[in-house]
Amino acid sequence: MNNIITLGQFIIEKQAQFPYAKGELSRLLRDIGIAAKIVNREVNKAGLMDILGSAGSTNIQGESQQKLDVYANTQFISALTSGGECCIVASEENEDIIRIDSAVSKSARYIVAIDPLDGSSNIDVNVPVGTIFSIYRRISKESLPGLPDVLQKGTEQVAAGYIIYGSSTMLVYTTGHGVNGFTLDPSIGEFCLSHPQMKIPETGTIYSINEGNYVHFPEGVKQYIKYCQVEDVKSCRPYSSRYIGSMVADLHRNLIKGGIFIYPNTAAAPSGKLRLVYECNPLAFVVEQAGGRATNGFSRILDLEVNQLHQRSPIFIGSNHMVMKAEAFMAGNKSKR
Ligand code: P6P
Repeated sequence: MNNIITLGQFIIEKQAQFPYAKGELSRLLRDIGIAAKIVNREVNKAGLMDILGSAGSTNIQGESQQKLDVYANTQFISALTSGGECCIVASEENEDIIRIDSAVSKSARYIVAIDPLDGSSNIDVNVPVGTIFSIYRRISKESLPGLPDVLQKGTEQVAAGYIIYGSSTMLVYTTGHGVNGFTLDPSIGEFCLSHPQMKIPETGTIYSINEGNYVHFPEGVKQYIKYCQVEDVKSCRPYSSRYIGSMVADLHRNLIKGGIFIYPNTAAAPSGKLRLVYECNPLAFVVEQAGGRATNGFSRILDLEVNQLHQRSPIFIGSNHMVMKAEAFMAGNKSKR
């Protein structure tokens, strides 16, 4: 067998670098990998099963839940509950946190926040969707675990990552020591290391934003979009506009090719649309670990205070130079938010 390194082997090798590690985080990452393979199986045949279309229910965000949304939520919660390595699961699909009361989990040292199927409105049109996860250490030592364990700043994450169910299925994650990408080989049912030590290009020529909301954007964002569109051979402008409408897919493309993804505040979403706990913090951790930058246009995403479970934030994330350029336009128009 050639030098295939599976996710499980990689996790064990990395764990060996931490002599005091007891393997809980390793097992937690493996639990997530297993659930991802189960969800992938259904995503891949969603067109064939009666699993497409709306489940007839709505989630905490008031968004209609696609059957695959509900299925993915159930699978990840079940894998994390039975794995016994986390005491709380906070799912973007659920209004409240899920405290896992089993004998084993009650004393578990980790918390998992998860967006089980981000971009799910794209399922019926066969556009890539993704799972996003964040892992924190429990801070409630003696007392029962609860909301304070989840409302931690992004800087407190011990691991974060995403699974993209696209032309291939990839799991990309960081534990704070760089970013590694694993591609699912369906013939052996394993995530195999395919993108070691991922680094986002310092700059790029792709900007990703829903320009349909242009009239509602802050002045700084409008000026940055115009900057992207002006001809300037030296700085490879005009840039290309690419917007998939599935954050994991837009972010993954930019991570590999370089680029910027922006979801600013708009009239419909005065605090931005994307969730700080479930989308912004985990993806900001990954992008920073890959050498990129993630802010709300003014402040570092990972430093933002987390006050509510479903708190939203504007996000400017991607290649350093591009995010800093967008921030310069935002700073120059602070009064015209
Ligand atoms: P809009 C999907 O619903 C999502 O949460 C992200 O994955 C995506 O980037 C964004 O919303 C798309 O939002 O308003 O452009 O359709």
